[in-house]
Amino acid sequence: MMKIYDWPTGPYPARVRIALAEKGMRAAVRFVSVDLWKGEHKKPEFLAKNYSGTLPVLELEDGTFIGECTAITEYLDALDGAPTLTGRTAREKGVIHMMSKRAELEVLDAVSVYFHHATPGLGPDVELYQNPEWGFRQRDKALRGMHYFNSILEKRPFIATDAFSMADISLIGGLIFADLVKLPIPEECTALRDWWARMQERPSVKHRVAFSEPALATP
Ligand code: GTS
Repeated sequence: MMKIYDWPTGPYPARVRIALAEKGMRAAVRFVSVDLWKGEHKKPEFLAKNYSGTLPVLELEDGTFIGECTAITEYLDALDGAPTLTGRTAREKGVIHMMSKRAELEVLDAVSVYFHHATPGLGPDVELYQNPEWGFRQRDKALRGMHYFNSILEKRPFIATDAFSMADISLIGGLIFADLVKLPIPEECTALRDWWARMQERPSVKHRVAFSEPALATP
């Protein structure tokens, strides 16, 4: 059975949990918790699995480790020969990858930097270097990113194409993180707020944390 190393409530882990649920594959993996708050992701044992020291990581049955949410999602989406999340045509693949990366750069990663640099983050034992000014700049970048995605959602129902995709999942990760750090979507971003309300009703998003319960994780 494949394993996912993650932290159940983490925004990046959420992306892979959502992808698994959307693909109907959650019973195909076993979740292994790595305690971020204790810094377990920076210990040599975990760094051997993922050089970057971040969650989530997928371990295949042959022992291959795949880090990075985008790479994990692409792997899972290719497994069943029906790539519903990462695009079927060359055009879809290109556009979805671009918009997913943009959701990371402009919102999710920016909120993450804000959390690690301008708030207590994971605490003094884990946050060995903090630069609050950089953190606040990234917070402002995330707010600009929200306005950008609002303008996209004024024109179409989903981030990249007319269908739900990995790009939506990446922005969902960003808004989960924004909720955690109490960075609200600006009032005037009504299209983004409506989309976020719709996304939170998707079962894959709503029940993402419960996936780690053993009863749900085993077939
Ligand atoms: N680019 C990576 C990816 O897409 O997988 C980033 C992963 C990432 O930052 N994961 C967070 C992490 O490990 C997990 S969580 O904060 O969302 O729970 N953070 C810990 C750290 O020390 O950076």
